[in-house]
Amino acid sequence: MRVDILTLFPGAFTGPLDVSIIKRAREDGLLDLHITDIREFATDKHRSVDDYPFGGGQGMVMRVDVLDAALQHVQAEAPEPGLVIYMSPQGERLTDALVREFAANPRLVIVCGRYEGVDERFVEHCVDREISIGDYILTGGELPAMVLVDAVARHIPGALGDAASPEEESFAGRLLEHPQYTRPAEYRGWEVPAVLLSGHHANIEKWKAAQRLARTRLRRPDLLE
Ligand code: 4GX
Repeated sequence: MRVDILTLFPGAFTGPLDVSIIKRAREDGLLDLHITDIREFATDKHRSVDDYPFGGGQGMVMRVDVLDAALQHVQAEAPEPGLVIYMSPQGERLTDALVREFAANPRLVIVCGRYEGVDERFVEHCVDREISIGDYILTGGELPAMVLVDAVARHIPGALGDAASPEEESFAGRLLEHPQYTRPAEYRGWEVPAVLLSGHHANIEKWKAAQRLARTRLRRPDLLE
């Protein structure tokens, strides 16, 4: 899967996507990530990417011409155009179902806005999906884009290695997970639930299922609807 990111801060993407599972997926050629600096597509002598909003108001708005030039450039870099996603608090809320839908795409282009957002004509004419990672305001779309890439990359076949499958985890089965423990069996008097040490597999599975249900009822009753 190819993922293009359009951003004014390409440096933000070194770090989180260079470790662990995402690092290995990139090394294995499962995730082909391309970061593009939007400012390279500015045309005036000051290389400006934003301007004052028509009709007044606070802050600056990213220019439609610069964004469109950057988008057209990256779309032409691969045989098929990618699905264009704009990260924004105005968007549809990101869910497990949406992550799986995006993961089924051969190519994504994620646009990161800064300032007060982008000229609405860019959203209207160039963006396929406007997506929010939650009801809070960040300083830019870079962290949301990384959240989306991380969540999507887990669903690329082979990305989690042979053993693990994203199908088995929370939200796919629509229940929260049971608590987990490892050695030592006792630490500062804090004990592991005895059933897990019993070796009685049927009882252990029954306990895990009961924990999943009780936890979901208590913490996320909305998931049981
Ligand atoms: N989930 N941000 C977008 C710029 C902006 C401002 C106003 C449109 C309108 C966010 C989120 C998020 C910060 C990304 C503001 N765009 N993105 N940016 N929550 O907070 O996705």
